[in-house]
Amino acid sequence: MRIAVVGATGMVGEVMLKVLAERNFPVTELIPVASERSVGKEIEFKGKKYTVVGMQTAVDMKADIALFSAGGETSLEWAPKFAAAGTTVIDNSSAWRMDSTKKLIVPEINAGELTKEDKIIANPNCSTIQMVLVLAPLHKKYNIKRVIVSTYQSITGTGVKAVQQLENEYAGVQGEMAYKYPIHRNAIPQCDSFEDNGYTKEEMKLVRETQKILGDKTIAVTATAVRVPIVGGHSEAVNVEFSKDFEVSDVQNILHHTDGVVVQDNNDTYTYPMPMYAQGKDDVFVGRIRRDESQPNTLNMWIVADNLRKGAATNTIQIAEYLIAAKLV
Ligand code: A2P
Ligand code: 11C
Repeated sequence: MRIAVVGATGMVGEVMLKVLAERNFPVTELIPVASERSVGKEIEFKGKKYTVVGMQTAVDMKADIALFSAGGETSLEWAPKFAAAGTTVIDNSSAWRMDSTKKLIVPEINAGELTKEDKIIANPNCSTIQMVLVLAPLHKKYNIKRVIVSTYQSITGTGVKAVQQLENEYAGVQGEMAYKYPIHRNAIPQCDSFEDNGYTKEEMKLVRETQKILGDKTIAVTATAVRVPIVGGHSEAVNVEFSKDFEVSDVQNILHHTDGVVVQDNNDTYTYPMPMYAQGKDDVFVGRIRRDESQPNTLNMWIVADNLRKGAATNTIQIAEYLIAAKLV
């Protein structure tokens, strides 16, 4: 496969290159792509050096698959051009996710929806992916009525500038601010910008993307998304109300047998997921699984994943792997 990585110099792009190499993805030619600022720079992939090219050059190279992580604007402008050139685009930005003509895919849940006609495929938001991977098998068995989620999100979700801000704050030096406020010793209850309804875009992604991926608009979701000074991954406190009752041990058992999910849940040994241990892993970790005693048929869980891996690069590459296995490219 001839693979273009669009945004190869960015935070997610770099992880994409790492994950492609680790998974031994069948790359016959790698085309690293970034903005004009980076054209001519060299990046390394599997011990070989590759020169970064610009967008139009990459379109003209007609790769089989382009993995995009270069922001929504870039994607809106360029993904259709790649698609018109015959390249299948898997896009990690928010640009196409809620477009009714585009599929929003978490491979373990709904890759079966994909066909050869899907030339631009959307990768969900990181905080959505880790939550729906856990919710999907529970929805099938118990039918979800409502989800209340509070997130504790890694600064890596904001990109290189945020990591630099935290490092500057640790070192006590002045520098460019990725956030309106200091993030060291802080928790900022705003991820992304605000919508007219008073929620942030990040919060509304959790609502809309969950309904689209699970194919059920009746699932009520409400979210509070918070940025915390953490680098390893996003954590989520998730409260789920089902139509049907459950046994906690059955829930643990179902999740134990769910692809891509690892249960870490033992209070006796202080075993529960934490971003420190999720970092660099491709799985979604779930623990603190317990009944919400305040109302019937309701469960509490704590879900953690590396937002740059399963939340972004790994999920994108798993979609590409599915396309190849199903002979859709
Ligand atoms: P560049 O490094 O040349 O700016 P991050 O999210 O970590 O900031 O990374 C964003 C990625 O998207 C980078 O690889 C960046 O390239 C790329 N990018 C940003 N704007 C454009 C653009 N207009 N065209 C192509 N690539 C872009
Ligand atoms: C964050 N979820 O952690 C964001 C980053 O819609 O793809 C990715 C934004 C997106 O801030």
